[in-house]
Amino acid sequence: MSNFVSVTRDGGVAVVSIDNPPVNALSFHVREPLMQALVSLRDDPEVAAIVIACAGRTFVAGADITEFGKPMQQPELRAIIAVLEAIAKPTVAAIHGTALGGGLELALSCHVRVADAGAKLGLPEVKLGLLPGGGGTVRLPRLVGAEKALGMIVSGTPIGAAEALAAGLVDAVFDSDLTAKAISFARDMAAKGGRFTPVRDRLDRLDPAELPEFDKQAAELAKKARGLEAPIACAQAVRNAITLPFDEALAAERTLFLKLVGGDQSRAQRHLFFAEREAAKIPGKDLSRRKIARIGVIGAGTMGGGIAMAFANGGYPVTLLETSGEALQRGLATIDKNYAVSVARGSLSEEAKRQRLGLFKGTTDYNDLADCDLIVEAVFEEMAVKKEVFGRLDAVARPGAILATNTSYLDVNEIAASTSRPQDVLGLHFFSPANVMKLLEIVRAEKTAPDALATVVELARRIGKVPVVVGVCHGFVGNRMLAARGAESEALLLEGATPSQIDRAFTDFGWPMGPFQMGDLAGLDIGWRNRKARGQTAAIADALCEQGRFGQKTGRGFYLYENGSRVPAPDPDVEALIRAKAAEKGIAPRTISADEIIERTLYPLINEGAKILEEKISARASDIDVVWVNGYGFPVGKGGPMFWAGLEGVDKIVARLDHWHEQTGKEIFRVTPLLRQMAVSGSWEGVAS
Ligand code: T1G
Repeated sequence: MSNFVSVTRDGGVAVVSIDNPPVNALSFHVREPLMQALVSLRDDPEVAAIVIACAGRTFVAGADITEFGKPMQQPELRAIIAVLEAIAKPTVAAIHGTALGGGLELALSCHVRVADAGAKLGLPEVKLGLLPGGGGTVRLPRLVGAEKALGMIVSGTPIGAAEALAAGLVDAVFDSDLTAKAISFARDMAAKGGRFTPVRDRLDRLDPAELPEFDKQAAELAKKARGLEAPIACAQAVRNAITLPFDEALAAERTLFLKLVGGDQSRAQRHLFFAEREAAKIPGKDLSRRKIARIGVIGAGTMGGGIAMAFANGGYPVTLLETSGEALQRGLATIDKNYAVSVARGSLSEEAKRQRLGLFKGTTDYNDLADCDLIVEAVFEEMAVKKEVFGRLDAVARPGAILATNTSYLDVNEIAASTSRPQDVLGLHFFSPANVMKLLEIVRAEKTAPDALATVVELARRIGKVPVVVGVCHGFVGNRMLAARGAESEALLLEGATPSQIDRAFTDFGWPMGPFQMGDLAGLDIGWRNRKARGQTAAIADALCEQGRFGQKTGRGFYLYENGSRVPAPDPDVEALIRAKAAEKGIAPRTISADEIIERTLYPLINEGAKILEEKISARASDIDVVWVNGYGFPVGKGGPMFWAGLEGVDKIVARLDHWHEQTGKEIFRVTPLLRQMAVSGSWEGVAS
């Protein structure tokens, strides 16, 4: 045998154990010995039954994603599955941890699946721009029915062991001694004898009469695909399981898989899978982690309350401080209401709501923060206010406590310098709503200690956030690049584009919404206040705000929102205002193409990203992609701005930026040296340190 696959015997039952840390991915060095073991046990007359189990923390969590895009070494997973499924002896998969993708498909080729009570089972390939390519789209419907299989495969969301048992995906769930019980299960099956029906021959859960309902569900899911090919292909493959004989459906699955795996969208989504994990890696050998048991949050407003919920949702007790009892009660009431909404929606149980609320302790006394290990302030975005808060924290926080600011823009070095412990100070830039949005920009100040940074990165992942370490500059990575993306918005309006046209160019690109719809949603008054604070103006947005048109919250912004509707309707008054402002500036309207809109918004976005890499505000181009996909809705099928630049062609981007720079003389179009260098080298890799 090999180090990765071993076989033990328990009487007539052979146990094949896979051991390929950290997640038992079905890499080539696992597949080869696994195939050998299965063929040998199949032909061994001493073997009455076979159990497939895994060492370590999980059953096989999938094919080895790093192998995609390269020639697949034999034996492929599909060949192993075919051999395993054809074995007449009872075969049992013993599932613990997360049986995902090719791992679950391996288990589906056994006669029986038994699971640990804490196990999760799923086919998440759609999140990689793929579909289950090991027969999952044809076998899963045979066990759980086509509609349940459709929901699981198109969402990619795993289900727990209890749900899997109820659905027919597993045959037994055990609280302990999984492998021993799997062996007994296999032994009993062998003793009983008879024919064991492979999943491929199970037809009792497939019902063509389900097709109309299935097609309705599939059509609903297709609406949410937003240009992604994989969800559509997943639905087609599952539909084939109902309408085609097994082998034809399997062949059709293979055809669909090959089309997806070679496409840009899957390359983009596989890039993001690894980019998210790379972003969480802090340079520095064996950094220690500080103990984090209790969290302090200062400010119970929208951001503070959301941040407090984010930690409570991750199981951490939270001390929430406000300046007055009344403000504190208001904040706690909002938190309670938010949880009540989740319970009403069915996404949270009453018990879980009670448990989470039990984690909160409110106070107006800074001394109550003395036992907190991490304290996050979410007070008014004003340097003087932040410094006052950090001064008080410096006085009460225990030695070694991490002091974090939630500032979106302010200089974290300056805040750190206002304390006696700059090594413990960093930024935790949450995105609103903080209990929902995945992205967490972790701002590394000049003096932030590496162990403090490593501690909060690990903590962020533990509470379900996607952490990205960024350096100190105005707006860090996301908001700084957002400013570059929006710099030409007004110019485009004044030159003849309408808000709808610009927003449509964005949604056609794959953004969830365009900049004007987004502004109306967030509230135009926020940008107005920021511009006034910085002595800046925006002719059209300022004029709208002066008329009290703040967006959805006032029923009017760039668009009209009649009778409280959230659907934006173009407003002739706004278009007249734009034309009047343009006329004042002597700008004659012209037709502006969608391409021009993309060039004057997304190309400056990429140029700013290149500047951020030059300044080492981001360590990797892929970190910038992680920020934009998880914080701003950049379409996952395009992999983030820096990955997409490669798809678009950096040379083309440079040429068009040069063109607009010559046309307008504007600084945002001046190509930064790194971007020009990329146009030659063609890759971002290995550029930043
Ligand atoms: N292939 C290669 N590496 C993987 C991997 C995989 N499938 N899954 C995880 N890793 C690496 C990961 O990059 C990281 O590496 C380390 O393992 C720990 O991962 C034919 C085509 C299982 C829930 O999509 O969801 O099967 O950073 O940090 O938070 O139909 O990993 O340490 O160097 O995520 O505890 C389908 C992907 C594949 C599951 C564990 N399977 N993995 O989460 O650890 S396609 C998936 C996960 C497929 C078949 C199709 C998670 C996890 P490093 P981690 P975690």
